[in-house]
Amino acid sequence: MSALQELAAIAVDVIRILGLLVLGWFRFFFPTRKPVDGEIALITGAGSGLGRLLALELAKLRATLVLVDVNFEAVQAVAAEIRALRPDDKAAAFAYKCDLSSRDDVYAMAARVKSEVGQVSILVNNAGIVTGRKLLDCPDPLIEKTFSVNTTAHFWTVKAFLPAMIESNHGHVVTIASSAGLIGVAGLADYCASKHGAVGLDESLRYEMHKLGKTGVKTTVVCPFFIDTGMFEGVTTRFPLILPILKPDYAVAKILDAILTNQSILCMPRFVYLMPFAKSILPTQAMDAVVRLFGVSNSMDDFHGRSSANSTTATASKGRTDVKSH
Ligand SMILES: *[C@@H]1O[C@H](CO)[C@@H](O)[C@H](O)[C@H]1NC(C)=O
Ligand SMILES: *[C@@H]1O[C@H](CO)[C@@H](O)[C@H](O)[C@H]1NC(C)=O
Ligand SMILES: *[C@H]1O[C@H](CO)[C@@H](O)[C@H](O)[C@H]1NC(C)=O
Repeated sequence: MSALQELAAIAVDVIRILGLLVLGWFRFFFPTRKPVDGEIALITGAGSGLGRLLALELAKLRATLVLVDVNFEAVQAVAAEIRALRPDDKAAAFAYKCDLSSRDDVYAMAARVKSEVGQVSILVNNAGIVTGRKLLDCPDPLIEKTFSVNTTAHFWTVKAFLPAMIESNHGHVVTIASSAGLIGVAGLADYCASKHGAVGLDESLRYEMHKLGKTGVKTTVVCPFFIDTGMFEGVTTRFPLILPILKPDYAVAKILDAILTNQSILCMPRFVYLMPFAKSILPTQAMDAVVRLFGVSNSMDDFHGRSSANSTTATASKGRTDVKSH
């Protein structure tokens, strides 16, 4: 390629970037929402918290729900709630028990879903667990569990359901990560590392879909600050006005909207969008001082998670105790 052709190619790319910039802003101010009726939406950790709320919202929009959780009674109850919402539709919701920390379990569940329900077109990787212990206090098996539920499980579900989405050039992979996927937090090393992994997976997946030309396969990564679902019972925030503990209903409404508008990245509250920017532009000591000012490093000091009596029932997916994503 001659230097002139190279220059022309670069100019075309730059013009495309400017065009997409304008288009992106236009869509930001005038969003349109896609219909999801008839889509098959699979949600991991759907038995409680955010997963359950999101399932109910998607059900109201007449998507078919596949509810997955290690706690089978919990997803059965959510499926019953959905059938009550849509009494005319017997195939509105399906419940599956699955230990997301087990790869075999995930693939077995995926095979059953494909034959019993159909091809999943909206995959919401939501399950997660939290230990809330300092790096050196965290037992090895718990660290492995964190990664297997919070990060590697996303690979198994994506590998199971993405091929059909690619084939039809239609689908959506939603990753419920965390603001802890963008910035480290004292006392949350395992959690932060696993969420950074989930964020990296989402971003790479998005670029892969672009490269394959599969623009119909959308990705959304959700990075919330703490959500008041019980998983992080006891956490505190110093400036509740700009960095509030989010209400689950609010968080779910935002997540639903992000899915329906094909939004790639959702941070909430909005302040979280500034974190990666601040981190890359501020000198490290200044950034450390900002983190201290916002009390992020102390936010886990009073963490006690969900009341521990329930913790035996749900160690592998988002469940009822200290086991859940936000
Ligand atoms: C979102 O993406 C889907 C393809 O998956 C497309 O059909 C739809 O028009 C898009 N909607 C918006 C609002 O961008
Ligand atoms: C377990 O959780 C459920 C609701 O999630 C609650 O009603 C129940 O009281 C809890 N059990 C214990 C022993 O804490
Ligand atoms: C992953 O699981 C671990 C379990 O210890 C938990 O601490 C962490 O919060 C989870 N992360 C995500 C992404 O849910």
